[in-house]
Amino acid sequence: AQDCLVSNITVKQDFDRMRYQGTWYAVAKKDPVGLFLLDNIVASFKVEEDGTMTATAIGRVIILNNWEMCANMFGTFEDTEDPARFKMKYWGAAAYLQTGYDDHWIIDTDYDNYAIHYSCRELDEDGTCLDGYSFIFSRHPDGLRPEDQKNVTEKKQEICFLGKYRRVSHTGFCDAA
Ligand code: AZE
Repeated sequence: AQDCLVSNITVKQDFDRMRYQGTWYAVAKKDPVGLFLLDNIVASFKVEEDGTMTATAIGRVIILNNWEMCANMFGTFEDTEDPARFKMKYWGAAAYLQTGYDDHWIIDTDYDNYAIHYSCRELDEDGTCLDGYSFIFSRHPDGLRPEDQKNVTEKKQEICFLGKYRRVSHTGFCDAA
């Protein structure tokens, strides 16, 4: 959507949650307003016996008075009429972490290498996104394959977040947690 209208953003066709299961490493993210996962972000997706997609995620955060820790997070994905558009309910293992209920869309994935997630939390009155976040995930801890980068850049542009991403470093900070 070159017009940046959230209603014109396209998502992965026929998203297959079974093939999406397993570990994904965040390689880049666009932050929303407020507290967010900082780095060392690893997510693991699963399809439960009743068909519901769920995920766990870990990442470094700084909360309250500059307290640095690894946040253990959980998410459940509510289905909509489009298989790639979910509502994500999420919460932390500890009560002082964040809870939320966000639109959560899978913009694109090849299931084996890369994925692009998008969430618009607040629509502007003109239909563009006023506050949102996005993750670029890779199956590979060391980043995207060179052959996937062009496509990922195109998708960043389509969701109008191009130039707003920061690299997500993996230093091992949350590996023991
Ligand atoms: C996501 C992968 C799927 C599961 C979940 C994810 C998002 C988690 C957050 C967590 C924020 C925590 C904060 C704590 C202080 C999309 C990475 C749950 C947004 C800010």
